[in-house]
Amino acid sequence: MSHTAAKSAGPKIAIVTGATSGFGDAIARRLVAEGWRIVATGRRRDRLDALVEALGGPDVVHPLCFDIRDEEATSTALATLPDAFANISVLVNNAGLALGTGAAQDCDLEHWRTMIDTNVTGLVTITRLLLDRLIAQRGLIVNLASIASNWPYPGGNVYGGTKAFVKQFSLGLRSDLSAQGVRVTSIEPGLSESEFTLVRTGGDNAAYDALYGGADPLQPEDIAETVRWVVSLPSHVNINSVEIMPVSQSWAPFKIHRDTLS
Ligand code: NDP
Ligand code: 8X3
Repeated sequence: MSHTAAKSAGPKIAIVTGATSGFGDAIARRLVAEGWRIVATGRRRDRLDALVEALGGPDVVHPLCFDIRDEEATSTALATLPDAFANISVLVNNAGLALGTGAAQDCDLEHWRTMIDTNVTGLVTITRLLLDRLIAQRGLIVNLASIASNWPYPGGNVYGGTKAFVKQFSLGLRSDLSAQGVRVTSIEPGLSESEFTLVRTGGDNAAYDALYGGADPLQPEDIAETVRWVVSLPSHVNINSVEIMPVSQSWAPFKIHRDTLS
């Protein structure tokens, strides 16, 4: 005898933040291929328009152009959702960035604030604004954390801190929302080839080539496939966290800096 709860049917509607490049773009494409309607967000209007065009038009993809750091803009954008896209059951919190690779003592405070405003404040804001809808749909929240949530590295400082927040927030949400049947997953990718590194380095193509060259890094499609899998599981199954690296990436010994006091 099965104790599995009955499933609800209805249109599959997901919102993917940061759908204008990298993971978000690939996730939107993958979910549309699986029959989802997508609300695609980002600041670059031309890229959102191109995505709508590429994925079958405005009946399939609804673009919302706003800066996720701006609570009013986020709230206003969500309030404009047409009925056909209103019943969101999956939130993919993907928009985010790193700025800089330097040691903390050399970092620009404005870069730190931008990462916190985007990766932490923006993410929790849109999550809170969508929670009632997600609860009504017994939905799923997929948060893009990082291996930087789990492992410190030189130059990771505030970026790693924001991603550790995303992971822990995911687990906390899961605790609060399990009684409502809402699932929450933290996805924690490692080295992945995307514009992320150009954003982080201020457009340094040589740094991009040095980081990814010969490493056979993860591709956005690998993360999209992971999201597809998480989303497709039966509603009684919750994947708490998934850490993913390319085969080429693994761990190194702890470093020991000697003669610290001399
Ligand atoms: P990209 O730079 O390719 O994409 C980032 C996306 O975030 C863009 O669509 C961008 O849209 C959006 N975004 C950034 N800032 C804002 C903002 N203020 N308002 C609205 N949207 C914003 O990076 P990835 O696809 O690689 O990264 C996606 C997520 O995955 C990030 O959270 C990142 O931290 C995480 N991640 C990335 C890894 C990697 O190695 N690439 C590994 C692990 C995690 P727009 O500029 O149009 O606003
Ligand atoms: C991005 C992966 O290793 O550059 O989140 O922090 S890493």
